Amino acid sequence: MDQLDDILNQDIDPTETREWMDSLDAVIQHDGTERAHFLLERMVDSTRRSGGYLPFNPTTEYVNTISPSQEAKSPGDAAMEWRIRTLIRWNAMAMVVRANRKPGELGGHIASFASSATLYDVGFNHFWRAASADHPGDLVFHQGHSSPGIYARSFLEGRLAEDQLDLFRMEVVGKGRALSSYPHPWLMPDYWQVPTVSMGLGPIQAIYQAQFFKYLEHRGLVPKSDRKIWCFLGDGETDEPESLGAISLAGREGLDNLIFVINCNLQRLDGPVRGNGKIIQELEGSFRGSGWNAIKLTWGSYWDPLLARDTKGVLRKLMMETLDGEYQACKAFGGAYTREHFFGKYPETREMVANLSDDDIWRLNRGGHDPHKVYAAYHAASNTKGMPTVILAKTVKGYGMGAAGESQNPTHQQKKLDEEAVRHFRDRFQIPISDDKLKDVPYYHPGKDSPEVQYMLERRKALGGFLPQRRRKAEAKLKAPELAAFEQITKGTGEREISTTMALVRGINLLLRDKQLGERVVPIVADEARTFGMEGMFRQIGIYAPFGQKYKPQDSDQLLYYREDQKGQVLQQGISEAGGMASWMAAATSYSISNQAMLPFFIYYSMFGFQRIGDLCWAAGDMRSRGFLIGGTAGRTTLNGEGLQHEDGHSHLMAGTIPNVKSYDPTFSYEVAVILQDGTRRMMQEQEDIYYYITVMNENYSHPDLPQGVEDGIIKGMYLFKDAGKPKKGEPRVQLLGSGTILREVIAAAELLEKDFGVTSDIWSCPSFTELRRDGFDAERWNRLHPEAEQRVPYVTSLLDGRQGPAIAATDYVREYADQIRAFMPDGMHYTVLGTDGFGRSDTRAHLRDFFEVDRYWIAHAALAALAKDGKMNAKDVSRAIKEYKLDPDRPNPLSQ
Ligand SMILES: Cc1ncc(C[n+]2csc(CCOP(=O)(O)OP(=O)(O)O)c2C)c(N)n1
Ligand SMILES: [Mg+2]
Repeated sequence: MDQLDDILNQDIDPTETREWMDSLDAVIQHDGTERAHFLLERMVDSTRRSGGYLPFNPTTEYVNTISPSQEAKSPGDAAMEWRIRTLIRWNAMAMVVRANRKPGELGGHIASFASSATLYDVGFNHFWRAASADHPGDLVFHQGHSSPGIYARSFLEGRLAEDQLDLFRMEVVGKGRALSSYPHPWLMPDYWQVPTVSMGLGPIQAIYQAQFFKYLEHRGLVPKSDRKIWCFLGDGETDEPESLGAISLAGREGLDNLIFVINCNLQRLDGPVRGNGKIIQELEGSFRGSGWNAIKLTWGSYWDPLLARDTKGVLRKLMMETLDGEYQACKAFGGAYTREHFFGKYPETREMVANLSDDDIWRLNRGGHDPHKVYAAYHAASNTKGMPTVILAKTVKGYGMGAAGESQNPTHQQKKLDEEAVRHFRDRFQIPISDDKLKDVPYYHPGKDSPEVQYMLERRKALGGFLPQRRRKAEAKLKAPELAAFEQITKGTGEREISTTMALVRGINLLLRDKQLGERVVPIVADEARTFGMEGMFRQIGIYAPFGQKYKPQDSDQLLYYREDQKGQVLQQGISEAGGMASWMAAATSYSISNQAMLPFFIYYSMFGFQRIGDLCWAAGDMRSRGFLIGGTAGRTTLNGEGLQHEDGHSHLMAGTIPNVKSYDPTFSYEVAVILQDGTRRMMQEQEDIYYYITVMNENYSHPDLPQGVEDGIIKGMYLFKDAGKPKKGEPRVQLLGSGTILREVIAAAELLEKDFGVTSDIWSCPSFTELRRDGFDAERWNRLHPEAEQRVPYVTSLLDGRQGPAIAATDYVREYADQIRAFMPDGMHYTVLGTDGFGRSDTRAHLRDFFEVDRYWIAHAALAALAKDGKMNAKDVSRAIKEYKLDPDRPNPLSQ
């Protein structure tokens, strides 16, 4: 900016400048601003071509993008809408204040919704369509902590009762009637559609939802429509990398079904967002630079006459120079202060307001509080073609809270208004509540037949129904293929060696061939399709490209070339796990949001999943997503050469923290098949609100046939892989457990034990220690609560009970993973757990498994040590194992390495 100003200010020939400006004014007068813009672009082009250096300026003046003459006029009844809005404001405030007068520190926010009430109202009254027979419905992402305002509207509409408002944030005692703190589909499954309150997750999700809407249309799964996604976010929220991190995708793909509304109240929680700068200008630059249509909505109508008189541009200059910190102070300190410290800066501007009272100055409103301007901005955004739109609405945080919080730094957390503050609020918004009732801060409902409520209902009827509203299940009944359809992967591979990744990709291909589900499969990658052997899909089902493939791909002469297509089925999201996950969430909630059940598979490096994008995974659970997350190249010692940052030994623990995630670490191809089939059945056919996390590996080995009758055990998390039979008298016996690639080391350890020490082993494959733990704790809990009933036996206990010897488990994950079932060992059965605790590193698999002490030798040694502890063998046997297997007893614990 400074550089540009310098250049612009070096006027060496003012007369010539005047002549040019006069010509330009004439063009604007006669042919309009578009023509003027065209001419200017041509001149800029010409100057650049002649070698001139023109600094790029991504921002425009600090005034409304839409000039008063271009504003679309709202068809609404402005006075009526004002009254409705005041009632909503009041009830939202009352809900929070009442909640905080009860014991229990329930919290809540007043100031944020106070700043955005108008922004929501205009949308609800005029723009947002509910899903109906005539329209698929718009999708609105609300700022999470503005939820009281949304509830207050539903209360007036008669959707929520008064007792429910008093159950705001009391979801335990409120059972199904309570109102959740923030938008949580898990807790209000008929109401909220998208969780947003973890800052940044709303905007990134909105972008990928918008992309997915287009994907569904391009693939012919839904008819084309003018359906929109509206995403509200805070200006402070834009600090989050997720908020702005994917905006270039929306620009690149021309997502004109997407509208961001950024509530620029210039404050976040602690204080100003950009006290020393201007957040609206900064965001305008970022969004315009990313191909968005940026609509600034800075000033309300009261400013129009002043701006019209600003022929010399002094007011505009002042507006541009004034920092956000100063703007905030003006709203906090009032009209007299603003006259002095803002208008007073230049004689011209001081003069401009000489005839205005301090109250008039105070009333000069910001754009986001002017329903006429908001309507015009929304109208323009809705009609924008070929690009997404961001509306940068300037507002006042704590609007209407007066001395209790308006524009004040601590206002975000103000939730306990005293009687004086409540009175002020009532007076400012003319709420018909008498003085004697004020102390209770009662809710106010004007009655079902009141003009206000009738008006609201009529508006919603015209727009297809109430919002927010969530669909629990897709209408279409789908059927999952039987396990027989997966025969290709339930059968053993004989001599041929494959990885579980290959088995899984085959499984996806089998699903792709299913008549009903095939078109619903959505493979999603974050630039790693080749890593997982999925490049065959490029040619076969194509990569989604909204504008098709406009170039001849380098490998076009090859069978499996890089084929991009408008109807492509694979979503290639580039190197963005957050993007891949948000894209997966869009597909995984399509059953609800678009009434189109889809079956997404997002395949990524397991290390870059729950660890890197865990908060999205959590939100996906809240949102009742259905689909498969596939952690590829998993296992700390299985992905061997990549080293510390790639080798995952803990994603299963993180997956296990999400209540509705089923996670599995399969070893054999048939295990993959069983999990895949059952998951597809539960999610697509039964429409259960669960999602799956499956780790797959890149180690090749041969796979046996599906043994008889193990399907149920695979799903429950454990089955007997090899039964050593009844032990002969005196024969030492152990129970060996394992999962993933390390189960194969377990199997090899059993051979060593038998050959070298005469110890026999029952071998258990445990595809999910997490499912086992859940089952065990559930049984324990039930038993405690039903002390006199027949006691339930945890599944693990039921399998191991009566088996002999100690149990030893080994996996490619940290010890905590297999340790989850310790509590359910039968009485007297000791349990030893081996795992890959510590930082990974690059080396061969054999070296790594030795280093982490999870290979066959270490497993055999652990088994012997356990037998010795049980008195079934003696210490000398353990020493012999250490010696023969060349285990270094004095080396440090890998955890500390
Ligand atoms: C990831 C994350 N970090 C922190 C918070 C806590 N938090 C809630 S609201 C808020 C301030 C929001 O400011 P802004 O985005 O400007 O919204 P406003 O309330 O001003 O409209 C913060 C820090 C959160 N919800 N999510
Ligand atoms: Mg803010």
